[in-house]
Amino acid sequence: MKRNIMVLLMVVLMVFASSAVFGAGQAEGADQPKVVGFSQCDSQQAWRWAETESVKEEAALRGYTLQYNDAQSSQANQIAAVRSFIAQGVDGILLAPQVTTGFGPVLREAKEAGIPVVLLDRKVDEDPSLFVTFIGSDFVWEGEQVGKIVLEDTNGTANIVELQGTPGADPTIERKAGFEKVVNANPGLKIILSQTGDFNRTKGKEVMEAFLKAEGKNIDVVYAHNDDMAVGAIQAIKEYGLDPGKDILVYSIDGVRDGFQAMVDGDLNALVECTPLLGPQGFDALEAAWRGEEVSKWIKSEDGIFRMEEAAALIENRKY
Ligand code: GZL
Repeated sequence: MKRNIMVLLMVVLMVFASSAVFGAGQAEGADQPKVVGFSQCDSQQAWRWAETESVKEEAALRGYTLQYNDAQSSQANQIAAVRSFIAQGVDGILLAPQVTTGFGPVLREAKEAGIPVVLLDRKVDEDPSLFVTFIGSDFVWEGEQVGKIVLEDTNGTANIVELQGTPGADPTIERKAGFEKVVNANPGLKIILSQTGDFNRTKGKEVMEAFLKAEGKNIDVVYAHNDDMAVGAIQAIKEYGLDPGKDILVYSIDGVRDGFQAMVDGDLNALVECTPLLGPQGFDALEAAWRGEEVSKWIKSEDGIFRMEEAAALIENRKY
C-alpha cells in the first residue's frame, strides 16, 4: 500500500515539474510573440488567396501572431484597418495597397508610432521613408514581355483589345505602360479598345462581351492584365462562337492554376508569371527593420514567361 502511494506521488511530482518547465516560457516578463497586422486589399480571386495563405503560413512558422484584415476592395477599409493596427500597438504591418494614392497620412501615423510597414505586391506613390520596402514584381517588365510575345506571334500586325486591372492600382498603371512601349514602337499593333475588368473574372467576361459586340471578328488579340480576366474573356469568346487561342489570341499575367489550365486547354497563348508567394520575404523585411538594418526599397520578384506548348508539363508542379 505504502509503495503504491510513493509511486503515485512520484508520478504527480513529474507532471508538475514538466508543466512548470513549459510554464517557465510563459512566466511574467517572458517575450510575448510579436504581433503583425496584415491589411489585404481583397479576397476576390485565386491570386489573392495564394498571397494571403503565404503570409498566414509564414506567420505561423515563425511564431508571430497575425491580425488579418480583408478590406473587400475598399481603400477606406484598408486605411481603417492600418489605423486599428497602430492603435493596437502591433510590432509590424504588412500592407497590400488597393491603389497607389491616399495612404500617405496613415503611413505617417505608423512611422510616428515606430511601427515598420512593408508593402506587398503593390506600390504606393508616397515618400519612401514611410515604408520599409516594396516586395513585388516589375509590372512594366511584365507588360513589355506580353507585348514582345504579341509582336512575335502576330508578325507585328494585330487589332488588340485590352482588359485593364483595378483603376489606380500599381499593376494596372504599369502593365499598361509596359505593353504600350511595344505597341508605340510597332505601328502595325493597334489597341482598338481598352477598359477595366477590375482584375475580376466576371467583369472580364462582361467587358469582353461588349468588345465582341462592338468589334467581333475584327479583334485579333486580347491582352488581359491578369489570368482571371483572361479566363472570363475566353468564356465570352467561346459563347460568341469563336475559338480562343486561335481565332483570337489571348495573353495574360499572373500564372495562377486556372491560367495554366487555360493554356493546357489551348485557350490561352502565353502568360507572364507574377508570384503571390511573398510571405517569407515580407517577414524577412520586418525582422530586418526590427534589427534596425537598412532594407532595399524594392525587393523584386523573379517571374517566368510561359507559353501554351509547355503548360501541360508544368501545371502539376505549380505552387499556386
Ligand atoms: C500583382 C497584384 C495583382 C494581380 C491580380 O502584384 O497586385 O492583383 O496580378 C491581383 O491578379 O488582383
